[in-house]
Amino acid sequence: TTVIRREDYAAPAYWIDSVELTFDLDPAKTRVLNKMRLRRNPEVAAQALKLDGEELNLARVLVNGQGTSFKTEGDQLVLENLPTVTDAFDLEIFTTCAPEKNSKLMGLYVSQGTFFTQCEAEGFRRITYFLDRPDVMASYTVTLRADKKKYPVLLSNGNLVEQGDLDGGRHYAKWVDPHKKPCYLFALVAGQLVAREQRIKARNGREHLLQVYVRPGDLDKTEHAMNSLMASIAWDEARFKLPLDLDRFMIVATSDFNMGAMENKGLNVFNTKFVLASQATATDVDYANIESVVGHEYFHNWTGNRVTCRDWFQLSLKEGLTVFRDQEFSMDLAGEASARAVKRIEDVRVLRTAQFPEDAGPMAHPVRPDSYIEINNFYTVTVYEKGSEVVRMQQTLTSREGFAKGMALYFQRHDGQAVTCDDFAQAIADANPSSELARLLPQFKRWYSQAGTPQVAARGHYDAAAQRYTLTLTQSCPPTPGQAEKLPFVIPVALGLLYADGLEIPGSARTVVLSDAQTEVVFEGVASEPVPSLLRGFSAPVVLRYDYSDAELLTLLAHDSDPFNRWEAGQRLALKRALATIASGATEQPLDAAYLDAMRAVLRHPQLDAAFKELVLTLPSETYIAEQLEVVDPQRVHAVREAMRGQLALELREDWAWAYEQHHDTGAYRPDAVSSGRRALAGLALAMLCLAARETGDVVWPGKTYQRFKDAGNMTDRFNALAALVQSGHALARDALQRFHALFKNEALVLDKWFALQAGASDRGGDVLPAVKQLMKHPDFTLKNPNRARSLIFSYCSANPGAFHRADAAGYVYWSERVLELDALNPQVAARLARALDRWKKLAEPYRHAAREAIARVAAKPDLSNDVREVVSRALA
Ligand code: BAL
Ligand code: ZN
Repeated sequence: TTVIRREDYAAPAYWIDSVELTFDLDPAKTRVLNKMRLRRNPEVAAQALKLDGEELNLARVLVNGQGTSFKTEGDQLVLENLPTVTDAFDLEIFTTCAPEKNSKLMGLYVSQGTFFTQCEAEGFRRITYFLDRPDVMASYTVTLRADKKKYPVLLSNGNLVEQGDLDGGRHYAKWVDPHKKPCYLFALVAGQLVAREQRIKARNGREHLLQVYVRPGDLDKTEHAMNSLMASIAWDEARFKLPLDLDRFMIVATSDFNMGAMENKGLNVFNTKFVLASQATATDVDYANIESVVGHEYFHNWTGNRVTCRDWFQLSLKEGLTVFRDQEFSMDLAGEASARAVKRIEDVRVLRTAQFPEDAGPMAHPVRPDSYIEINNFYTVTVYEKGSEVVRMQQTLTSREGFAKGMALYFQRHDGQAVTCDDFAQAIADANPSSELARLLPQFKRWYSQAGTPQVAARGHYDAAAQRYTLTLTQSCPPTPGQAEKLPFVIPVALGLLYADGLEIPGSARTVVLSDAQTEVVFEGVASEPVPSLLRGFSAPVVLRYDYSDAELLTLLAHDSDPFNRWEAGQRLALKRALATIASGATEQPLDAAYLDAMRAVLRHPQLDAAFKELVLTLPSETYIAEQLEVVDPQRVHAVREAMRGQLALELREDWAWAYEQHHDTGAYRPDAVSSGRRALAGLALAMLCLAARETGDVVWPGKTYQRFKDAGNMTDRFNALAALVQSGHALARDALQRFHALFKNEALVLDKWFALQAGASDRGGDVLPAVKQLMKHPDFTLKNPNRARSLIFSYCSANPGAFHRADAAGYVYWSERVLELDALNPQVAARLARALDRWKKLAEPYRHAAREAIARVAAKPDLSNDVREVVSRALA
């Protein structure tokens, strides 16, 4: 195994100016003719040309039309006797590959009889020999030839310039991409597909054809994706003045896909999960995800495609920035401040439950990593979500308008180039010379180079005589693998002060930029001891420590003008109780009257939005609670959280009934923020009422829930009712699950939900693992489809800690078997599953020992992929 290091970056010895690819598509043996025009890079010493290739059969190599000597070194094709002058030369390479045997879903593969490609990060080398690196940008002309009946639709990047029939029932299509691009943005699709089409006219008058391609039969599920695409185009023009630069923009859906979607130039390939939606089959969460992923891939057209990454260490240059852009897009579409806050809370919840653990575990890496073995392992929540927070802080430190100016300068400087994270931050700073970002830029960039989640400890001191309040902020950052010591970060801390009665102290709101290890903020004219509202809107990706009393938290929950911190106060109240109960060794009655009354007040509040209430009334997850502990007994965490849920259900049951009655009718289905918020709260209410019924023996609410399940007019309500029955372990769940399967047996994405719900069910006496094992034998289960594997196996191993961490270690044994099984098929997916035990060192015995053994068993397998080997060896290090 080779470690790739950022410091070893060297410019390529050759440039590839243009590529002409001709494909004769055949599932068993596809022929690829690759004609390139190359020239030596005059800035680099003359050397051999080394082209990347993987699992290719090489048939012919010609230089300027002549046969030439070549050799192979590992996976590389090496050409030594090339023209020494720097004039351009032609290189022609003919290879074949076997798409139907490609279970890795990288390169060219077949899904349900249709050809697809996935090239990011290093899949193009599985299609032809090439300089498979993002800083080599070429012009592409692509000719596809295939059987016309089986593959009537032939797509590639750019514009269709020619098409026609060939002998033997075959046909062809020729595509020319007007933009230069790195090979990771190449794509082709060939198969039986139909498209929803839309013609639009941009602000500048340019006309564009938008297409969403799906399998025949799915066309009625493409309206939301098309609407999301049009909204994305309009948003990028309005917010960043970035227009669509193509005549034709295509999205194609496939059910076999490793990732969520891929931003290939002009030809986005999507996981069906992020395209297909109808009210009968998709939930509100699905609708919101489609909007954000369609936006994300579209926004890549500028941030990623027009300006791309110099090398893969710079991945966050495009991913962190594009996540930031899709988050802003969803927030702007959500509308009002309260709906924006709901989106912000959801994003922060993801960051804290997934990225913070990553940053504290064996795979911790900076937003711009320094080394990797397998780049696929670095498409992480750190590069994406923390990367987005790093961009967000740059906006905070320059203002919204200042940041937009910075973006404009970034494109002015770097359009058409492959650049670095440094180039990005420099452009934002240079466009805002008097900003805090410009003043502190070198230090700010530690966010790119230092891993780990910084901690900010706050202490307040009130001097009643002087009417002065002094807030002391101290930062530190724990060590991470390879980085024992950390230097101070630049941390924008948005804050304000409230009086105990909830009134905000006029003039107290500000953003303090913490750049030293410690800083003091002094507030004068403070009439009585204030309550600090700190890190408003989650202004930096840090852990904020402040020893809040219950009274202070109750003030913030009831009165803070910052909705994020209102929610956060509720989470802190719940967390305090969870941690105290876990520490006490007891399980009964973790919640007291003060907490329950506060939650009742939120639930019954006349002004708060339903979506916000649902977030406040949802307890911190088991994963988030576990992260607060030095040593984790997952069964205790599970038992205490379940006890809290049970108590919240029982003690507020009349309020839940009221909430359900008030919110369950949302009229004709629309996936907007207001009605989806109402459905979410009604769904939580049903879940709580079914849970309470376990204790009281009530049969009315489970009955109503079952009825709701049967009558629901949309998937959100139907699924919430089903989940309420399953999660409460009610006897009606069995029948409901059967009916659900019968209703949706032909809807793959709905079956994924059906598997995931059962694998994620609340564990009662170890009953989930046997159910999961049984479901592996279900005729609808297959390990080969990543969505299905994720729905069953990941839902159990990665998202259901109370069921996965078993004292008998059976969960870990199951995990190790699945990692090995998946690794033989699809290493990228296997390596994701391997991450389920990242945090094993935090576990209490007997879990810790058993987890280590399971990881060691995986590591002992001799022919592991680089993907899985990197994950398990880091876990054991
Ligand atoms: N570039 C990989 C998929 C995505 O982040 O859009
Ligand atoms: Zn992306």
